Order: sequence, then C-alpha cells, then structure tokens
Amino acid sequence: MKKKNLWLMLFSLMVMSILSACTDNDRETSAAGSRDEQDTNEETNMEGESMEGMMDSNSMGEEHMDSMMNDDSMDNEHMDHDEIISLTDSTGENELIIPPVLKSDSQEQTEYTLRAQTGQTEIFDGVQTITYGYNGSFLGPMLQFEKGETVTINLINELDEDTTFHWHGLEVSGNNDGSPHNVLKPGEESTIEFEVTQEAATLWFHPHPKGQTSEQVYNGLAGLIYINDENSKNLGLPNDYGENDIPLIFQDKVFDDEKQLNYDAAANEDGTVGDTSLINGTLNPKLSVDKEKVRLRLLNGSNARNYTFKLNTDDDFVQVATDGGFLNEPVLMKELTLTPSERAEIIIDFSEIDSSEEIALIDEEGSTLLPFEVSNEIGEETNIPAEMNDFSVTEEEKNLPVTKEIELFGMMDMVTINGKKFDPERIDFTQEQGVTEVWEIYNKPDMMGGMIHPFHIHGAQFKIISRNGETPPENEKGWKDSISVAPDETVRIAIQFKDKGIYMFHCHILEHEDNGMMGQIKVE
Ligand SMILES: [Cu+2]
Repeated sequence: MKKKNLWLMLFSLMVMSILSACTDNDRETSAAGSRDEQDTNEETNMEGESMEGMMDSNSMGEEHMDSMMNDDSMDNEHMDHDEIISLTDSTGENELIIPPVLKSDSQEQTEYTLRAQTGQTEIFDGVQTITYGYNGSFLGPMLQFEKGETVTINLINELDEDTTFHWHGLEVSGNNDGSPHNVLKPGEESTIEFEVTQEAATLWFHPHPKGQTSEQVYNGLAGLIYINDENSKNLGLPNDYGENDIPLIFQDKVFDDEKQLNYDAAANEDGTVGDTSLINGTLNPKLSVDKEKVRLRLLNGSNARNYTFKLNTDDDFVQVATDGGFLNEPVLMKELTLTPSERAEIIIDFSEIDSSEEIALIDEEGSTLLPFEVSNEIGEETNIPAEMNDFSVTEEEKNLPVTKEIELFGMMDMVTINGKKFDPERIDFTQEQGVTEVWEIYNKPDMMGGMIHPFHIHGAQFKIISRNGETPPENEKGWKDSISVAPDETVRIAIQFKDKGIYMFHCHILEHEDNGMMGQIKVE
C-alpha cells in the first residue's frame, strides 16, 4: 500500500467534496452535515464523524461520485483496499521452531510467570534482530490449561513502556482480561487467578495497551494457549505436541537493510503488512513429518494480513476446530481463510505421501509458506472421529431479536464503530451476565468499496447465526471469538458472557484497533 498516495487522494477528495458542497446549490444539506448537528451533544469524536460523512457515498451527489470514480486522471490502482505485498516463498532451509511448553512454577497447582521483555533474536543467520518476547527474546511459550482448573499467572512488565497481558478467546472476568484498563507500567507486576470454564480450544495471548498494541505485537509479543479437556483427550486426534500436533503462528514482517524490525518505517494506518513470512518466528521454515496424520493449529498472528491456506498439490485437508472449540464433524476443505486473530485446527494426512513428493502449505497467491519434508518413518495411528462436539445454534437463539447493532466503517485512521472512536471513559453497551443476546455486525462500505474488518469480542465465545441472512459455512459452525466481516456484509451472532466486567470489542487489524475502531461493553 502506498500511504502517501492514499493520503494525497483522500486530501483531494476532501477538497473536491468541500468544493462541490459550496457550488452545488440544488443539493440539500448533506447527510454528513445533518448527522454532525445531531451528534454535537454526544461524546462523539468529531474528526472521525466528519470524515465519515466525507467518505460516505450518501453524503455526496451520485454524479460527483461517478465522475470521481471514473476520472482517468486518478490512479485507480491506489483505490484498491486489497492491494497487498506478496509474501516471498519459504526456501525451507530452517526447521520450524516449536514454542516451548511453559512449566508450572508449582507442583501443586498451575502457576505460570510471564515476563514481557525485549531481546535479540537470530532470525537471519549471523544477525541479531531486536525483538520483543515473553520469557524469551521473540514470541512466547505455549501455555497449557485444563478445563476446570484454577490458573494463577504472575505478570511482569520488563519493557520500558506500558503493556497488558490479554487472553484472546478466554472466558475470564473483565479484571483478568488484560484490556487497556489493566495496564502494567514499566517494572510493574501483578498476579491474576481464574478458573478455566470453557472447552478445549487453541487460544492465544498478546498485549492490548491503548494505542500501542500493533507495534508490540509486530515486535514479537504473542503466544499460544491450549485448553485441554476430557473430550479432547478421548477423541484420538493427533496430540503429540511438536510431533504431530503442531502450533503455527503466521506473521508477516518487513525487515530493513540491517535486518531490523522498524515498525515506524513499516507501519501502515490501514494495517501493516510485510513481504517476509515468519512462522513461529522461523524464517524460511520447513516442517519434517512422519507418514501419519498431522494436526496443525493455525493462528493468524499478523497485524493485518488475511491468509488463505491451501496445499500446493490441491489436495483436501480436514478442518476440525474453530477459534473456540471442535466442530461437530470434520469438514473437508480445499482452502481456508483466516483473518487476523482467527484460529483453526486442520489435519493433513501424510500417511500415503511419498517422501519424494513436494508438498507445502501455500497461500492464495501460491507463495510457499511451509514446505513439508515427509520421512519414510511410519508415524502414530490416529483418528479423525466423525463426531467431535455437540455445538448447536438453537431455534430460540435464531429467533431472538437483534439487541445490539454494530456498524464498522472507515479506513486508515478514520475508522469508527457506530460512528465513534474508542474512549476508555465511555461504555457503549451493557449486557447481563449469562444472558444470550443477538448482535448484528454490519461492515458499511466506503466510496472505495471498503475492506474486510476482522471483528473480535473479548471475554466470550459466540455463535454465528447468519451471514447476510444465510446459514454460515460448515467450517464456521463452531465457537468463534473473531469473525471476518466483508464490505456490505451483515453477520448475526448469539453471544453470552459467563463473567462480569468491561470487555472490548474491536477490529483486529491492529492499526485499526489502535486508531480507535473499538468499543466497550459492560457485563453486569
Ligand atoms: Cu478494521
């Protein structure tokens, strides 16, 4: 994305819109004008609101819109939200790094200590890159929780900036959620304790300080959480960590000439993307596997890039889990898209793959993300059971009225939810603990078409009732905490919070989140 060009274009659109408003006497007061007047008494960010009016096609005469969109003098190439730098192919020269499993501090109970710190990491041979990590220089260890257990976590901020420890997808009280309200200043420590009440899933943790999330995640603060329960142990799925149960944190970065992560240089208000793919922090990774079924737990841990995963052989794979738990039945897939923060568990069967065969996970453009090296060893015998869970969207839930409406809008730093930017002092919604409500999320297109916003709600797993009135695809019939919402798409979800507190809901393009595309719900 060319940031300068976009700004230039937006500036010229503003000028054109002001000029047209001054000269066009026939036109009534613009929608933007009347909305601005209505909103003057509300705690609305006026800058965001007036910008919205400008980008809202309703506020401009349609002729103006048409002539602007068709004007050859404007470089239409720059009007495409989806123009994204391609990823370079993995050469497969480095074995994939598997994040270490964090050991409990105590024999008697599950107690972890996590330190957010800076460090140096040899991502490129012989070069030290300055990075952030948890209990290490880059990314974090894997945390294992058992359903039903009480977990204590000691949090230590060794950074020289504010941070928080947010548990993405975990159903905990607002105080334990690591939202922008739970800041740890440099050198500060705190301890949280919660009971794990939800079913087996792959979750993750990352910082969430106000306005600083994108840079801290980009620099390396992210780690995985596995929740295990009786069901996950009895299903017979591959579950030998690092052998046939493989975590994959996908991230894209830009490295400068000195092979450093220079966030300010790479940053894009509309979502920072890079040309270099890292998986679990490994540059040019490959994964060595035996002839067996291998379970891949995919996390899109990128700031903004959407990934569509496929096999280069065009073979099918099987999806077994969504963000928050197992699907009822395995779903056969040719490709799978994950927007930022979404997870999925897939199983690839290598038992019949010849070791000479070139097989790799690729993206939609055909860039090689992860080549597999299949050995001649016959691996473990594992199962993909036909029934894995008892997830359902009930008739009652489908028939509930919509009680919360969310409108996602904007781009760059002019992003809003329901016309407003995040204000930590403002509660946007309230909901009663333990009561299911239906939220309707609408992604309102702008004059340039709009872009996908990955929408995430803290503190709960929810169910997708419909996408544009239709039943969601088979691989989304499971617990979710993040969903992609395409331009002009309306998604209805049923959501219940098990705990109390203040929770964030926001776009998970991290730059949009930092730019205020976030609101708060108070659960009482
Ligand atoms: Cu967004």
